Amino acid sequence: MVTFVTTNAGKVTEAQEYLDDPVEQVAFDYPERQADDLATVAAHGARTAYRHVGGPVIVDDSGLTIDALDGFPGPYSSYVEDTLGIERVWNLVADEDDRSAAFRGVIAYCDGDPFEATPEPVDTDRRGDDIDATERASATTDEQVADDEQLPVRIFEGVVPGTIVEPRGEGGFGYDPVFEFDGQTFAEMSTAEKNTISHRGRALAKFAEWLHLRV
Ligand code: ITT
Repeated sequence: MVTFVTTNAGKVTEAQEYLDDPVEQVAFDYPERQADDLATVAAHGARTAYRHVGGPVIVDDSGLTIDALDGFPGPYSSYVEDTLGIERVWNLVADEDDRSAAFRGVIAYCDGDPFEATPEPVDTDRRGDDIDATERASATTDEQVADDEQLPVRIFEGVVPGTIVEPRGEGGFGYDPVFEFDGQTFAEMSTAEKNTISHRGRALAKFAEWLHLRV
């Protein structure tokens, strides 16, 4: 059983399609700290989600970057989808010669196991960097801060290049109708097709391989 902490049911559908293990959604809206780095956001989210659930969890933090807009909406992808909407994102780039973009995603896993139980955690060097001064000050005890810093997180990243197009297709979620890869938008693909090339599919492949190695 994989517990996926996310408010986004579309992410869960894709993970369930990809993984052999059953995937359970916990729709806990963990606070996302403002940080440019998806891995930092996801690592913090995984630790918070683990504390909420009390067992092994994954979280996923993803973002769309559009080259003509200097990487916008990037960390603001969720806010921009909710406020502007994808049709107006398309309008922003419709007249650009270069409509290239990329979807980046990070899956972060945390199970609270001691460091040794999680081989080669990639964020070892920066463990604790994502706990800012405010949080340190508000933590109840020094032990809790130390404990948070020690919670291992494993990061799996995926990137897919694409092109922003006028919305097409009925499937998927979020920006899928405006994100084209190899002539098809993500919204025109089945979940399985999207998984074979998407940022999430690529991250899930790495996670699945690692999970398999662990059992
Ligand atoms: P959680 O944080 O609760 O997991 P969320 O939808 O807020 O859900 P993100 O912050 O990772 O998730 O997503 C940022 C935005 O990118 C948001 O508007 C998503 O709908 C969109 N998004 C993420 N993955 C996507 C995908 O595979 N296809 C299309 N849009 C996607």
